[in-house]
Amino acid sequence: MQHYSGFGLLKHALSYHENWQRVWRNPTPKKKYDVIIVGGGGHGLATAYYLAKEHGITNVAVIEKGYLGGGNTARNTTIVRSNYLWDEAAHLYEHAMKLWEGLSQDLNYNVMFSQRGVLNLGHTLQDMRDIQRRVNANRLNGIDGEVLDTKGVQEIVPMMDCSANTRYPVLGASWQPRAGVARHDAVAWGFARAADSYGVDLIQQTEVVDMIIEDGAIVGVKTNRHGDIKADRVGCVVAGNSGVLANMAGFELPLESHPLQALVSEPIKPILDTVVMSNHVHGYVSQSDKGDLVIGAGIDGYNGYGQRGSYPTIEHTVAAIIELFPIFSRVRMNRQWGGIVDTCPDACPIISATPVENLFFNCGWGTGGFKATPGSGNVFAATLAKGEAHPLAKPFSMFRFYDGSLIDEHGAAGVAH
Ligand code: FAD
Ligand code: PYC
Repeated sequence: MQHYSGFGLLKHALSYHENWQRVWRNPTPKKKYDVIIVGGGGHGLATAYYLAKEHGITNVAVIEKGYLGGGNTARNTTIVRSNYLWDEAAHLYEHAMKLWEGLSQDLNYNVMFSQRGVLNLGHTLQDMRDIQRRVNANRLNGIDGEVLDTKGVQEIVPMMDCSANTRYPVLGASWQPRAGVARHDAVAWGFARAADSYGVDLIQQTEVVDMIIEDGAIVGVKTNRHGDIKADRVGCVVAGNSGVLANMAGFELPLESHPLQALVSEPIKPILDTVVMSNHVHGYVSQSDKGDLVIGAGIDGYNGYGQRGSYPTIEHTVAAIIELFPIFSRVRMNRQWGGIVDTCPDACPIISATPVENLFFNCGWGTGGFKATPGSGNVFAATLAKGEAHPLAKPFSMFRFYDGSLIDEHGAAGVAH
C-alpha cells in the first residue's frame, strides 16, 4: 500500500488520481472457467476468495453487471450479529462471526469491524419471553448473549428514553457484546483485492443475460458484453435479482423482491457507541465513524426492483427513532436510498444445488445478509468446490420448501419482512 504526505495527497487529487495503482486487474474474460460466479457483491466476492484460498480453484470469474459491491453490499446498514434462534441459523451466522473476528488480518485489509454490541429491545412481556428464549438458545450454542432489564439498557445507552411514560416502554433487551458493525465497501474491496491476487478474474459492467444449458446441465452463461463464457460450474449470488436468474435457468425460487430503505443524518459528534434495534416500534440506529446516524426499519410492502422506496416507510422509521431518542428530533436527515432484498418465506437464505446440474444458488438473505458475508462465501465456496452442500449449508437447500423443513427466523431477523 502506498503512503502519501499531505502534499502528495493534494497533488494526486489535482492530477485526477494519475499513477494510482489498480487494486485489482481489469481482465479480458477467458473463453472458459472452472467456476463462474454471477454477482460481484460481498457474497460473490467472498465465494471467489475462499474458492481460491481454501480449495485451490483459481480459474474463476466473477461477472458483475455494475461495479463490484454496488448492490446491497453498498446499500446496507452494516449490522453484524449472530443471535439467531434456531440451531441451523445460529451455527451459520456464528461461523460468519468467527470469520469476521479475523477478517482484517486474513485479507490484510482493514474492514473496520467494530464489536460495539447490539441491543434488540423488548417492549412487551411477550417480547421479553422471546428474548429470554433466544438468549438461552444462543448460549446453548456457545454464542454470547445476555438478557438486560430496563436499567441495564439505560446503563448502556443513557440518552435513550427508557422512562415508563412512553407509548411502548423499554422493558429490556437482548445484548450481544461481540456483535457490531463493519465498513461495507471495505468488505467488498478487501475480498475483491484478495481474490484478484489469487488470479480470479473480476469482470465488471457485464450482465449475465441467459444461461447455456445442455442435457439438463449448465455449461456456461451468455453475457451482454463478452458473448458466451463457458464454465464447469456456475454459482449465482445476485440477491434481489435471483428470481430473474432462476427464470433464465427454467425454475422458480420461493423469493419475493422488495425495496429496503435506509437513511443517514448529517454527521454529529460521537453520541451513540452501540447499535440499537427495536422490533416493536420498529426502527434501528447506529452511528458511523463519520458521525452520521445510520437508520432503517422494515421492507416496503410491495414487490419491486426499484432502489428507492416509498415515503410512508421513511416517515414511520423516523417516528420510531424519535420515540426511542427524542434527543434526535432536531437532527437533519441527509440522504435516503433503497436496495432490492430477496426475501424467503422463512426469513432464511437458500444455499443450494438446483434442478439444473452444476448450477448453484446462494440467495434469499433478504434484509440480513451483510452479517453473513464471510460465512456465506466460505460455505458456498466449499459447496461449489465439492459439488455438494457444506454441512452448515445443508439445512438451507431450496428443496426444504418441498419437504417442509423450514427454519423460521422471522423473530430474530430484526427487520420486518
Ligand atoms: P449484492 O451486494 O446485492 O450483490 C449482488 C450483485 O449481483 C449486485 O452487485 C448486482 O449488480 C449483481 N447482479 C444482479 N444480476 C446480475 C446479472 N444478471 N449479471 C451480473 N450481475 C448481476 N444485512 C445485514 O446483515 N445487516 C444490515 O444492517 C443490513 N442492512 C440492510 C439495509 C438495507 C437498506 C438493505 C438494502 C440491505 C440490508 N442488509 C443488511 C442486507 C444485505 O445488504 C444483503 O443481504 C447483502 O448485502 C447481500 O449481499 P450479496 O453479495 O448477496 O448481494
Ligand atoms: O439483520 O440485523 C439485521 C439488520 C439490521 C438492519 C437490517 N438488517
